Amino acid sequence: MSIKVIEGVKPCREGRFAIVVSRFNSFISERLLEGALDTLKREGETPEDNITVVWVPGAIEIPVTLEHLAKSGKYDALIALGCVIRGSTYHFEVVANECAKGITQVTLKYALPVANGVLTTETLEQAVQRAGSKAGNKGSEAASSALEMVNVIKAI
Ligand code: INI
Repeated sequence: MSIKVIEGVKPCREGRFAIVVSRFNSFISERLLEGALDTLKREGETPEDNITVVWVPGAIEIPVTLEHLAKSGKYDALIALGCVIRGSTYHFEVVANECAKGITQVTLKYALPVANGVLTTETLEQAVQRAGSKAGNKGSEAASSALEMVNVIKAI
């Protein structure tokens, strides 16, 4: 008797990925995209031809875009990137919550990994820290999770 352990590895040369990235706070989301692309290519050894990038206006538009990409059946994993920074109004809560809820809905509806790299921060400084400085790059982390999940699901 032995335990069967399934654990994803990172190289994913055959994986097909789509990244949805929102333009709102684009100086942050551009850094997240750089991190994600770098990780897919370096850790995943994924060829550029297997990567599609879709730009959308804001985080609210991310879930519907993910839905269409998932429905197309062309991708093994999706990556959502964006940046929601708390302002002085309730709009922040709506955008952040609806985006996160939509991402989870797509992943469960299609049994497809959707990595959530949408920052929700109190301040611009916190966002900068998570987009390639002190607190790493959340776009890179999302891509890393997508790579691993494609391999885990394949192994299952
Ligand atoms: N979109 C974001 O991606 N980040 C934000 O911080 C943000 N705020 O704060 O308003 C934001 N709003 C726009 C929203 O995502 C939609 O694009 C817009 O409401 C049009 O549907």
